[in-house]
Amino acid sequence: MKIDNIFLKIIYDSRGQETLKAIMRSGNIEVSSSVPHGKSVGEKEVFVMNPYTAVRKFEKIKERILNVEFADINDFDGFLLELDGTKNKSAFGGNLILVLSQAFCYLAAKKEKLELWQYLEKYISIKGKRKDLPLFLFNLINGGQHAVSGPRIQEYMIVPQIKDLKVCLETAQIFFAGLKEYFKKEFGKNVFGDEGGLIMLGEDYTKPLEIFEEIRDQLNLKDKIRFSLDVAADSFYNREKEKYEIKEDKSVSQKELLEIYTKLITRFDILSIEDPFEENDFEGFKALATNRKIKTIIIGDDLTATNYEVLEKAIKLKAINGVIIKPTQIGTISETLKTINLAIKNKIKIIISHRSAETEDNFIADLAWASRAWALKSGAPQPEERMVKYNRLIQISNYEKNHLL
Ligand code: 2PG
Ligand code: MG
Repeated sequence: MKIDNIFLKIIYDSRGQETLKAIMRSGNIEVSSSVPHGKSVGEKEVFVMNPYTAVRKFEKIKERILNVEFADINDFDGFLLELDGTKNKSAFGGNLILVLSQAFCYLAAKKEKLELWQYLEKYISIKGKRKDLPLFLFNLINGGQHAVSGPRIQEYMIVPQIKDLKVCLETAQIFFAGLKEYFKKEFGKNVFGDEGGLIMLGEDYTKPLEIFEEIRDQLNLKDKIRFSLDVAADSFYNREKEKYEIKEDKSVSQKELLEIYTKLITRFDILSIEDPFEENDFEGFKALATNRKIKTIIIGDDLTATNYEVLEKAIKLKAINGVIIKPTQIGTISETLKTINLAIKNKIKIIISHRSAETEDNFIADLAWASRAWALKSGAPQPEERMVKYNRLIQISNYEKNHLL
């Protein structure tokens, strides 16, 4: 495929920060794509270029891209990676390379008259119909770096266990409505965090789960909703003291933190826990993941950063049984797919994830379907930039159902 033209634009993400949007044309087909931003950014993630600098840099390479015939996404990404020439994509920025990589996939899919997920699926190592629907991980209470107050654990999520994605979404919305009412009574008003979840007062990290339990009981949803956490422990790890500052007045060691998790997991029957330790503590992750008494899925995010080599290391060390996949962490779709295939090969559960500052691009929903992901994580069931991803996945699941019946 030859690309006839590419335009770059600067748009605002959901945190009001500038980000990149690419418009790509080939023949009479035009597509567009944009990229999100993280806040709890791991040190293994690729370099993010200032969007204005990225636009200037792009103008210098644009003509070279337009003169080439690309066989597929691997070919296109390979070309950009060679132009960039650095290990962490610091010459052009992972955000610039990714926005082009995503746009290329949209364009190639349209050219081949395929849905995006059908196009992506060609690069996934398992074939055939998917057996289970993905789960939705709804982040309803925002803490840590995504909130102005509240517990230091970053995300308190509910996970409906219902075999219909539309009903999962509706159930989460009913639950969220109950939670909003509770918060209004308890804290006087509703304040929302970066991912559209509620923000609370006080650093008590157990309280959100107690509230969740209360709402779940009130709504009679005990067997339909489980709870998950994204601790993002790196954000409260003090490297000098080698302690986790889980509360202002509570600094704990890795071992003590492990005990805290064991209690929370048992008391609330936690389904999954993401980034329970700082981003280089493979041993801490392993202690949880290999504990036979714990059935909770231990997920790496900052730990693995969608990086093939790091995921390989985490698998070898038995540090995780689930992995977060965020294209922005690695900067191209072909490398994202390679990491996904490694996870599939090793039976590691895949969680395709948004970032805390999002755009209205819903690429990750198609990626979740194509990769047979265990779950999609896209924040609260309310802000538009989060809803477009949930809605798109519902749409795809309906399409598949209708087509295969
Ligand atoms: C995370 C993400 C998304 P951020 O830690 O999983 O929820 O946050 O995009 O800020 O890194
Ligand atoms: Mg995370």
